[in-house]
Amino acid sequence: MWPAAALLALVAAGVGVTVGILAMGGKSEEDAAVAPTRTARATAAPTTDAAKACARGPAPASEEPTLFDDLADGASRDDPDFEVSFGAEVSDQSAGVHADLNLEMAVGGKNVAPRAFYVTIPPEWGITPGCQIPLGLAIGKLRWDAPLGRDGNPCNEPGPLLFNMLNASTDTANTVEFGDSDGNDRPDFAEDKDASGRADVVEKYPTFLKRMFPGRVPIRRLVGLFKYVDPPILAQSLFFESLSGSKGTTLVIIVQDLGDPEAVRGESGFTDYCTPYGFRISDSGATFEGLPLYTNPAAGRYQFILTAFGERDADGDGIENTLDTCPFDVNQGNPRVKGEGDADEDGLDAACDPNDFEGNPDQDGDGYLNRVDICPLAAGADTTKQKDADEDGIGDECDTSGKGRDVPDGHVSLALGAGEIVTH
Ligand SMILES: [Ca+2]
Ligand SMILES: [Ca+2]
Ligand SMILES: [Ca+2]
Ligand SMILES: [Ca+2]
Repeated sequence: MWPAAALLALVAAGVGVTVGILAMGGKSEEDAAVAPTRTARATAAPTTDAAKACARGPAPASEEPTLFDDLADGASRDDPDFEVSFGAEVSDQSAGVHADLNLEMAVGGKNVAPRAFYVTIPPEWGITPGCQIPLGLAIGKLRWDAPLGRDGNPCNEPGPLLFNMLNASTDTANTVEFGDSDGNDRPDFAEDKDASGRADVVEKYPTFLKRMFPGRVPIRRLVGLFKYVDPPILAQSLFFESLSGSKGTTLVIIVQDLGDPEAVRGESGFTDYCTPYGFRISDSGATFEGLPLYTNPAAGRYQFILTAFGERDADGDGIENTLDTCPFDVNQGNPRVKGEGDADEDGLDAACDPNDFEGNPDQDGDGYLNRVDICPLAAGADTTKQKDADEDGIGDECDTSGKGRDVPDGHVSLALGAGEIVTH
């Protein structure tokens, strides 16, 4: 199941995956070099307000909690089920140059998947605000490696998903919806209503980001669209002034709208993602024309810090709630392996399948396949939306064992990683 509130996860409303994206991943334009090109146009000038904001500098930090604050509350460190690696490097270690920046994080197999993570970039690092960079310019590349599950199948289709990252608007007054608000069967973010040649999500700020990071305005926002599916899959890199009290710039990666407390879930061909899992962020240090994007600080040693939060696992069977179709029963098999502990291969492990020799891909008949259904054995009263009040990945109708529907089941694991860059 896709997590209820994963900053770092996939899928939600309206992502109809109809072709074999995973087999196709790695080919074509998304795989092309992402060095900024002269063909990128900068026609849409920022609005007056945005231009003023850019001249004025970043908005003062809001005190309102973000989802990171909620996750950090009660999270425990050094859990064996959540071990995360992290590294940082630059293309040139000389002080003052505009070097490319590469960041990489990974979580091995046998771990729960990350629910969210962020990277703290040292405050000395020069980061050019997005409003000073031409809109739509390709300035980075993002690679996501994780097995995915589609159409109720096991979580074992390999990635990667490759995103060409474009500079996008940080004007929070000019917004776009993630869902299909105008009822034309196409999510608003993926449309190009002004026929500018760019998806609207590049030129407008998604409203769900305002719910996830209330009161914050990012310094820079990058948008990538994985176009081998229609509608495409959205990935964003956001740079904020010091979220969660960290000393430095906070970099967050968000796929789709996960992390949005109002997201509508379960309408995708994708049903799962899982470990082994990793992200590689490759950002350009300057544009083709020489506009700086990053600036190395003075000679010294600088720590980039990864803070990652794991998915909850209510029954402690090593399978996170978002992947576990039997979240309160220790599974007999591994949902990453076809048919293991699931004789009828309907996605319901034998631990809770009422008839494991009689395949039924939608056991409760509510229209959501077992693996995407956050309550596969109980149809909700409102089948148009799966509700999960405590956002632990277990739907309200079946979140009746354990701590109930208002207190999350399973703890959050916290892992920290550090990567050092030396400049000289
Ligand atoms: Ca289980
Ligand atoms: Ca089964
Ligand atoms: Ca169902
Ligand atoms: Ca729940």
